[in-house]
Amino acid sequence: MNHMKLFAATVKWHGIKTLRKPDIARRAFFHGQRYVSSGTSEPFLSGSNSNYVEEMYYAWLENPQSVHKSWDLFFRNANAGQTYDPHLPDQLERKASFLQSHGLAQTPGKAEKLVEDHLAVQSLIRAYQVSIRGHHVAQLDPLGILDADLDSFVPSDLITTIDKLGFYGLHESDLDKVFQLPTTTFIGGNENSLSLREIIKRLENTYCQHIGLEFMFINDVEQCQWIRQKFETPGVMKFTNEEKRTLLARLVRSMRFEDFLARKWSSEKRFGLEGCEVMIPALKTIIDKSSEMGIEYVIMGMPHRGRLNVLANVIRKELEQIFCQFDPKLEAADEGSGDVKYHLGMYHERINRATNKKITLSLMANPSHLEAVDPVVQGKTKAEQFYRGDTAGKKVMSILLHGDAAFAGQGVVYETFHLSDLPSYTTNGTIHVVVNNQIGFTTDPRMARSSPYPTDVARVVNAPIFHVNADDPEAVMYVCSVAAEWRNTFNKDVVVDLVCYRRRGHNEMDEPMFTQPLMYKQIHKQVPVLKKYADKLIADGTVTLQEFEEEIAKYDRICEEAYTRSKDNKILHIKHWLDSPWPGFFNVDGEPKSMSCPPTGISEDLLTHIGNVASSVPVKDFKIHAGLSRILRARLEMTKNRVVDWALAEYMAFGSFLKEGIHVRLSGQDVERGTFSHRHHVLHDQEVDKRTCVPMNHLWEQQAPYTVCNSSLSEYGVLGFELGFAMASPNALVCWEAQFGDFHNTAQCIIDQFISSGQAKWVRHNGIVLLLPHGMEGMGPEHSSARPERFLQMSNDDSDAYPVSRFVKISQLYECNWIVVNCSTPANYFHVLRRQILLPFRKPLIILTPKSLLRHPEAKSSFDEMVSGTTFQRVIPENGLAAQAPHEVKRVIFCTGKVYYDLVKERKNQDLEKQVAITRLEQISPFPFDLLKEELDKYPGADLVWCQEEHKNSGYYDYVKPRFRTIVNHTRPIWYVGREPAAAAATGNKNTHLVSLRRFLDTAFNLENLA
Ligand SMILES: Cc1ncc(C[n+]2csc(CCOP(=O)(O)OP(=O)(O)O)c2C)c(N)n1
Ligand SMILES: [Mg+2]
Repeated sequence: MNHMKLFAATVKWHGIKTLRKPDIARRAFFHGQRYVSSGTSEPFLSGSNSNYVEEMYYAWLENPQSVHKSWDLFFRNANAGQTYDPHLPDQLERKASFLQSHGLAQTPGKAEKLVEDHLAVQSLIRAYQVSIRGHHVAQLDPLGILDADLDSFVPSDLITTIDKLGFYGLHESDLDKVFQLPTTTFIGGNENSLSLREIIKRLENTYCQHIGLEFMFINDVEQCQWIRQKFETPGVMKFTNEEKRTLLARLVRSMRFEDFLARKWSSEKRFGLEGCEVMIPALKTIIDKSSEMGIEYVIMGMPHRGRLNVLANVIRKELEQIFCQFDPKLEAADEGSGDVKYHLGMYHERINRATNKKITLSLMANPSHLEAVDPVVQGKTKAEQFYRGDTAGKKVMSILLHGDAAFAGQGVVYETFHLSDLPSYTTNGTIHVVVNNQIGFTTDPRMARSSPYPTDVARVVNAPIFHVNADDPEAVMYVCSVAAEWRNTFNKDVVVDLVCYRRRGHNEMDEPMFTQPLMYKQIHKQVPVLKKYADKLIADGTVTLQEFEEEIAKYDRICEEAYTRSKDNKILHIKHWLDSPWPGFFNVDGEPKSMSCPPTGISEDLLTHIGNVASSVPVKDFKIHAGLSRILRARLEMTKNRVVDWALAEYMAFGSFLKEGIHVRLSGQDVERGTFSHRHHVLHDQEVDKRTCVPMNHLWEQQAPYTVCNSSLSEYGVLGFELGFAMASPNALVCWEAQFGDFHNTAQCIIDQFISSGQAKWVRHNGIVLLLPHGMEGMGPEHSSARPERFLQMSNDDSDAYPVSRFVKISQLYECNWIVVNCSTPANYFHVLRRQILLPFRKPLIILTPKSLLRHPEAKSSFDEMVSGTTFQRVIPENGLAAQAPHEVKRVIFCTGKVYYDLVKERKNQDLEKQVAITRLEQISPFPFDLLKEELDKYPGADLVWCQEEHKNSGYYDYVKPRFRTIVNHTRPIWYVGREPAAAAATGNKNTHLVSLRRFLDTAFNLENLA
């Protein structure tokens, strides 16, 4: 009757809970993928069907294949020890003996009951296993006041009281009957059968204590079985004394670190971990276990909470480096504006003490924007795997930490999960750890999410979710170790949900009682996990009180000594907080090795070779579409004629890098073909399904690989991912292309928080290239503008300061936060891509790319503009008639991008080629002051006009205006010609579009009147 107490305890703990669906008629159902008989839920044991079962049983005895495989399995289990063997000479004899042994020979009614009861017990077992079952009643909340799944519902099919046995048609008298266990459970250990009482007890132990498992939605039997085995097998959660002592020591470090900070800097924001101190041993367990299984490099992303503790006790950053950051007088030694201490990253190579193997740990710097770092971590992890040839993720892995509110609320989490199984984006499994303190700032979970758990988002990718009560450190360690094994075995994501509490307010200055009075009353009473665990270990003799106190004293001493040393640090080197060092790229001081950029052209032979491959199908028996044949023929023709269009220029740039061993990666929506069907980097066999060919990978025997990959329909996630990929190495050209430029705004956080300001905050270079199709072509308010004004507004070059350096061309690039270009020729596009890698440092490059110009007959370049010795032109000056007699020029029109072609055409129409010069700005930012000054000086008597096709409050005008003024020292006006200001990026009316174009072209060439 002991077990009855257990039932009672469970009920008491949950309070009296009403069952929502008392459904006696629904006696037993088989839900699930494997054991369905014909439908998903068949009430096959309802009275009238029991004969059917019996009939089936006899049929099975004759021939197991004559019944559904679920029945086959069931009868095999029920008949365990007498498994069907087709080679047995006498089946009838066998049947008879089975019936005899079960006392059924003369009483078929008994057979029915036996089968029913076994089925009932199977259903009962499954009820505990299946999602939305056992974990519902697991005791997950250390505070004991909340339901981790926001629901006080106790599933009616769990045996929380004796009368619930009736749900299965079982009775108290059945408790001591022995039942055959199905192969879908491991609760028996070495035993095949157990009493019903023991079955329920073991299920309770596995599923209803401090661990709540969600995995039955995984549609892979092997994986489900694996999890069941890990958690159901009796005695799995046994730890050696040594392991318990290590765990205690780690908890000491975690807790005392927080205490130390609280003592020394009580009024500073630290975003402490108190209430989830177990996170430190949890991470260490994951890392130890992963290292044991061969992982050499772990890349981590995490929010504010507990970050300093992770740096100190997981990454093992020197404590004085952390402590000195609390000193307000600390001066920054590096360029850039830096960041607060709980955002900085870290990279550390060390020996893992548990395994004695080398391990590299990297914690990525991140902005305050929660979860934004997730895809960045994944991209960096993918890149590290790629460069090591670690295609299966056996050496490099990522760990992502999340807060409960952010994990549920931030869409980028979903976007990141959806990358997890895509061939060009998978990192072969990420371990997610949620610090589920059941609060987000001041908001209760009920107001913060609509799903039962904060982790439900992970279900979309079939990731198992292990909820665990964070006040049970051993349960946490076990779960983490299984999570690491899961990742190593199946190379799929897994989530560990640490259900904990937040001892203080959101930060240490916040008063949580304003908003969560009852919760915090309980929290104030809550005994810290360290004390609870130490008491337990002292009580069972694993450690003595003295040993425990010594451990504390030892760590406190370490902190004190580091604190003393930290006072000597007067200067903060943000460089020491770099998460992704690039060994050998910079000199020892972290400076570029040179301050020059070689010419970006390549040899004619190379151009011809790449052109030829780009026009070919370099594999045999591969049938491409007739339309594509035409495109390839046109490419060949261009190559013969020594010209390139946009697509071919891009091919030339990418191909040239591959020869030099530079990896090129192009990712984004539909990039393989190209949104505008111009690129065709992946050829598809028209006759063999999924057979493809990437000619770019057939350029040379020895070449760097080219990756071109259509991404999921995400911008935030995918751009973050590519940014992370670009972080891993400076020797790769990593490009992300937006479908249309305006879609970049759903990735705004990555652009603002990382790309624009990443170097200033974290002294970290990044050479990512953004390709943003842009142009006002009458396609409506969307699809028209990549919003260049936003990028320009965030450019850090000073509008009022004329740069004076002799090396302005390169120093401007070095000092800027990013480069914004709008190339008007394919050759210049080729050069700017080439320059990106030939520069001795890395800067993000934003390229406004064309749409209609992709096919514009004039938008072609000759090989002459790309051969060795040629280079990127920041400005393309007027070089026609006007340039030959500059003093006669009445007007200089400055412009950028596609409008140039409209202007040239109009000028020709109006026969104004001598009077009007048109100069193109190809690199808009950093602003080519020097070259434009030459142009302005060349035409002293001319009006100066800035012409753009974008509306006045968008485009480039607000950026270029003050800079032009700086060049002329405010002595000459710069006139604006273009569309009126507007709220939408473009009109939805084609006619209005054309009329406004006509209007501004007329104004541009009306030499009489500008005012
Ligand atoms: C994208 C974003 N929105 C809002 C915030 C402001 N903010 C900082 S912490 C926080 C609550 C986070 O709650 P949770 O994810 O549960 O983490 P916890 O602080 O509880 O550890 C909020 C709303 C933010 N940092 N990032
Ligand atoms: Mg929280």
